Amino acid sequence: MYSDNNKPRGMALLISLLFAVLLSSSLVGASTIRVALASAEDDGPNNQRWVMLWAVPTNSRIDDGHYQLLSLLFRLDMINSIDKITITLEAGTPLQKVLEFKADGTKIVSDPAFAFVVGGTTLTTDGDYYAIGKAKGRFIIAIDKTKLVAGDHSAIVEVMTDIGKFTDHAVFKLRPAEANLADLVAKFLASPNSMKIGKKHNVQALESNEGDAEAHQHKVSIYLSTDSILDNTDIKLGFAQVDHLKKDQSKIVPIKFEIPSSASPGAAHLILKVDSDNEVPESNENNNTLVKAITLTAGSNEHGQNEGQH
Ligand SMILES: [Ca+2]
Ligand SMILES: [Ca+2]
Repeated sequence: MYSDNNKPRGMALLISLLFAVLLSSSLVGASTIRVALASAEDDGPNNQRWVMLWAVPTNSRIDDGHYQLLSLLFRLDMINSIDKITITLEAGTPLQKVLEFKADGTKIVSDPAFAFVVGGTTLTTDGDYYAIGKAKGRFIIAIDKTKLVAGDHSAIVEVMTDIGKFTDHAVFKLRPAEANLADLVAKFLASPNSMKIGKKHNVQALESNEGDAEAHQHKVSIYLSTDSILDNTDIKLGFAQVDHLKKDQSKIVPIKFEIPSSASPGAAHLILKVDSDNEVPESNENNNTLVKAITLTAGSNEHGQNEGQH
């Protein structure tokens, strides 16, 4: 599970909670505030009050098929009862959605966006007439993301107790559903099987767009590799710029390059890569290369160097 590192901890959290309690508009009366302050001053290791709400994850795609989860943990010493727990999304806006549940996780009121609640609370008393409970709660709240809109969301939890309410909040972001994407594919590379070192050559690459959207401007590049895997030790021989390629269309792309005089004669590989600078988001980025085995031959030295310079 994730945790939000920005959450205040320990005393800082307690103080922020106290402020939340003090600022809260729905406190039952001034006496409640005094109780909260007094208990804070008396706080020891066995007298703690905190409520924490996390969103898990904090950023996801709205249509990825998973629930948005909220993780709720609280410890509220010196209370007698929990009336209810509410989760409010987009509080105070037209998109507000509310979930109310009991301390045992039973739903009281639920917007359809809240799929389910799991968890519960342990509340113990010391048996005294002035019994003081130690309540520990742990819940997971699942939200159906498809019932929300893409964008930033806020969730507020309020744990309503006999001495007032305790709150925390969490935020999460839902990214829009993926639009249809292009899929550029390296289909064929027309080139001589044997190429002279130090000389210029022309090859023709064939790329197609097998995706569902037009591909905008991108580059088609040719690399020289000693093996059939494209990596950053390979030499980029040349490239061509393609303005656009509509879906279901193919294009022959001529590319000119020179085999560098530093290359060794013998077996080598030309590697064609379409969208070599990854300027086009694609539904499949793993079909963009094509490898062709070639043989490099030594050109006559003087002749080859002259040709390479003109
Ligand atoms: Ca592709
Ligand atoms: Ca790409």
